[in-house]
Amino acid sequence: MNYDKLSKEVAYALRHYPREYELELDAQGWVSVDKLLESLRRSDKWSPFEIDDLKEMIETSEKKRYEIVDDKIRALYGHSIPMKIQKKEMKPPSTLYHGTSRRFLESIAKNGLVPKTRQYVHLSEDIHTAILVGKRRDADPIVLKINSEDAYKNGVKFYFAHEMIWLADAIPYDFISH
Ligand code: HQG
Repeated sequence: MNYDKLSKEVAYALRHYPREYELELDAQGWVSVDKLLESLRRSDKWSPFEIDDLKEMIETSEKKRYEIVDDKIRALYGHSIPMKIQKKEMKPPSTLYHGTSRRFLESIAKNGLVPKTRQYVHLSEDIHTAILVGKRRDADPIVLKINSEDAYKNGVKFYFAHEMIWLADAIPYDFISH
């Protein structure tokens, strides 16, 4: 099974278009694994398809995008659906990073970092991840350094996605350098 393709399809279902998959996410983004399996199996592409395929997809992925707990699964970040997924608000590490395209810099300097089509701004604990994120859009991306300690002290809210990825509401440019 092609786990990259499966992961993209699961992202559609759990981050962007749950209704197209006849799924309803709860407030933290969880759905029943059985319902997701049932929904994906409706497409010829993904049948036969078992929970072990989902587990294997999660375990072999370079990125920690999903988690399964008991009989439920959720995406840990990346949502774009209108209903805002509730994330755990937490004090962030003192510095975080955001990799992006150089062509966005002017607008970011003017407007700060904003979530765009997603629900939150995405940040990473390490520069390496930020470079990989930025490379999706620019061969020579720029890495912004976020003074999350000061931002947090000044009321910007941060949320935990997993050990390496943090989420935030909009971040004013005052707390950003590069
Ligand atoms: C930019 C993927 C102009 C922002 C990744 C980014 C990540 C602005 C783009 C995760 C701006 C939004 C999220 C402003 C922000 N003016 N541009 N004021 N503020 N931007 O994809 O952070 O593989 O929604 O810099 O690896 O790139 O799918 O966010 O370039 O972890 O699991 O607007 O998604 O993970 O782009 O990526 P995105 P992102 P997966």
